[in-house]
Amino acid sequence: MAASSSSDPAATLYDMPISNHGARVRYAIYAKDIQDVVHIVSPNELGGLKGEEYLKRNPQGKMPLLVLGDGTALPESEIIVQYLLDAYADRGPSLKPDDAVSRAKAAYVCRHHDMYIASVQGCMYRAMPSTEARATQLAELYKQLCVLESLCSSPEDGPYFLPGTTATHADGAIVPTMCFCFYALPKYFGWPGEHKASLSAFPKLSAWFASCQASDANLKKVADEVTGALGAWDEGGRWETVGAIADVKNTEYKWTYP
Ligand SMILES: N[C@@H](CCC(=O)N[C@@H](CS)C(=O)NCC(=O)O)C(=O)O
Repeated sequence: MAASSSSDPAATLYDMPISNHGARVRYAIYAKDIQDVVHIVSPNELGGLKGEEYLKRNPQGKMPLLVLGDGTALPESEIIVQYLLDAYADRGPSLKPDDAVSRAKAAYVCRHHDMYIASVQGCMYRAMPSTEARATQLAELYKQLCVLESLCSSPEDGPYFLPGTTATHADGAIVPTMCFCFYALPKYFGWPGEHKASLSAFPKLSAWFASCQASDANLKKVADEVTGALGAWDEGGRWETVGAIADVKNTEYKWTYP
């Protein structure tokens, strides 16, 4: 193995702009201004997500993946974020709430996202085994977004997800996923709202999404990266190719919520 030099990054993040999970890590990197020590490169640099070299480091073949300078591989976005917040505690904002209860609430928001929303988000933009599977997951997505709405602070409580905080890693986790929801659900599934900006069923999330981006340039930066990549997918006919447009024409199923 080559000896490391002072110009080697301390770590490399394998990720791409479309990845909402990766975007929560990119947010932490931008907010803490640590791009000098954590370099962001495409998974193609390791032969792609399903290549041998990548799978050796992340057997799930998913992005993001952080590889430290000594070769230690850290998969899973929330694990990577928490590592960066610890390892670079002396750089930039902590991105953690100050008190124990608020820290637990931020962790709960992230857990809710990872377990109940990320598991069904693909129904918005992936090929599905059947029309019924897409419709079932879309109903579940609506239910879980209702829970997320109930966890979100009201606009009068401040711009961020938890009342009275500055931006936290919870905002960094949720903004990128809401980019997918606000992009695809009004345009392709007919949910009332403004394409790329809001959904009428979720007034708190919609107001929070706008105020996060108005208050925090780095949240805006990751939102622009994700929404820009979704636009490129759209121009390439993604929703046609994955069968979503055909599925939604099937009136046996419910597509529009509430
Ligand atoms: N639980 C994982 C989820 C990662 C994930 O699903 N990544 C997506 C992009 S957002 C991916 O790599 N998709 C490509 C694939 O599954 O082939 C995390 O939090 O990092």
